[in-house]
Amino acid sequence: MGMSCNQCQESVHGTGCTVRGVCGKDEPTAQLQDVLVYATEGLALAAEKLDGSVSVNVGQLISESLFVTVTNTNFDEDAIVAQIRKTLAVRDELNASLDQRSDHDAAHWNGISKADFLAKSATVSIKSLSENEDLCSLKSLVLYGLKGLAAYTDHAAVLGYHDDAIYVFYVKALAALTKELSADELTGLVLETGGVAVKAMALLDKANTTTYGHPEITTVSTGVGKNPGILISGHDLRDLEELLKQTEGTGVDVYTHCEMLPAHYYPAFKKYSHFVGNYGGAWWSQDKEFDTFNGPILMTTNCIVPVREVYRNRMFTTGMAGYPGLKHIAARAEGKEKDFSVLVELAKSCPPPKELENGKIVGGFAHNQVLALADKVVAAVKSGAIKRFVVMAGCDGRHASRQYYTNVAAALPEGTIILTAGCAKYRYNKLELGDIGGIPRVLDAGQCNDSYSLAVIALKLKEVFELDDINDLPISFDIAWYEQKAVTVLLALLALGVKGIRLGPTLPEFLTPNVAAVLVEKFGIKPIGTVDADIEAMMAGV
Ligand code: SF4
Ligand code: SF3
Repeated sequence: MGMSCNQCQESVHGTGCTVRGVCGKDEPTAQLQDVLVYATEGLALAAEKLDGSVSVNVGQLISESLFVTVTNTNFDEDAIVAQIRKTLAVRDELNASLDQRSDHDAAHWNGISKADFLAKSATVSIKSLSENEDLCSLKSLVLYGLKGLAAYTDHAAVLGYHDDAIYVFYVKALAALTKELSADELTGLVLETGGVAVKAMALLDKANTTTYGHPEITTVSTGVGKNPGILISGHDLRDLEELLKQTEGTGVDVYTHCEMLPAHYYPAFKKYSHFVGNYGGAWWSQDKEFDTFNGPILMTTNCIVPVREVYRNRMFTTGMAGYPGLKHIAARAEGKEKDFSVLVELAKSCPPPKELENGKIVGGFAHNQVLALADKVVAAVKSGAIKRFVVMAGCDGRHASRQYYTNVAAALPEGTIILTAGCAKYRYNKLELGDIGGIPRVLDAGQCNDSYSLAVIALKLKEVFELDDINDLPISFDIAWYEQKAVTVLLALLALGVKGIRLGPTLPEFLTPNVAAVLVEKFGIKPIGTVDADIEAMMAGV
């Protein structure tokens, strides 16, 4: 049967991962994820027959099921099987209320075993979306965009924020993946996915800033203290909030890892004196950093890398994250917090973290903070002190080719400001790049979840400079991608009319030459080149 996955940047080039994922995903896990996507399409087909509305329950279930299949989120076969069964059950409830049965293949999957699900996977893998490779490529682009969209929407839902229009779009788009559509229809769906992605990111921005306040300029320590600590990684701010409350006064400190770093920028978390700093770098170096951290680690979302024995007993997952053999902190009971006491008790018996570095990172430049500095920024642009903004947001990854981003950041001329969000920043956020009249040359807006901030900043600058077209701003986009949330951000930028984006370190493998050609022709997307040539071109506005 084999596996077939090509959804991330580290996919084995030319074929996708067919034996075992570079991410560590094995064949059965990949197959069950395909089955979960297929079952979710079946749920969408049932929901499509309703009166055009989609309940919050169905919308949230779709968010969760797609989020489970995002790269590096969930490797736990049993958890994926449970999610498939839950999806089939809700689909059946919908079909029962309509008094009709879907003719989707998954209609007959009730009560079947895990082995049977695995057997079904051969007919439902991504390659089965269409026999025509260009149509399959376009459907893949929609599906991967939906996966990232689902992650953002789920984060908003965790804070109580929903948008019916997103849920209605899930149903339309997932149902469309099961149908024969033309290239034009699918291209339209790709663009619509980008438009809905903008909505989802705006919703998440509202959820985060309403709940935790607007991020502010903040200096975060990268050193360690003398207390034992808990390390929290992933992107879920509510998990962090509850962990901070439950560790207060216990003598256990809390540290962020990777994409949780921007949590330090929120006013709501600054009041906790035991929220002491950030430990380590981007997700892919966790197998070393989790070892030296010495204390419990909580993984709230992606990105998990294969877990080493040396820290297996002190690593936990929660939410949509999962890994076989790790303890999973259960979802919130109605009106209650998650219970992190097992981590707190374990931490008390652990030595403090081993120091890896002892510096600082400055961040907190989300849209509200940057707009508060707007006068200063605009004056610097008008005086010529700031010549160009370069958006270098997105993901980091393992490959040595990503050194390109460090080299670009280091070599950009002094009059440039780097706008960033996502874990891509770890390629350059510890470099000493100085400031321009007090404005740091790297402005970190936050997580990949906060990429919306960069769009708000660009749109505000367009308004201030009275331009008709966002592409007339002195901004270049040099984006790094790895997983499907970055696909979603890319589609959102296209929906906002941004042209000429550089994308690297390689273009997505799931784009066929014909589909890539459409993106090049319509939007001027281009692969990264050499550091010097790209900087020269970007400074010339190309
Ligand atoms: Fe390969 Fe990426 Fe799929 Fe993992 S998520 S199996 S690395 S393509
Ligand atoms: Fe990073 Fe996984 Fe994409 Fe959130 S943590 S940006 S890769």
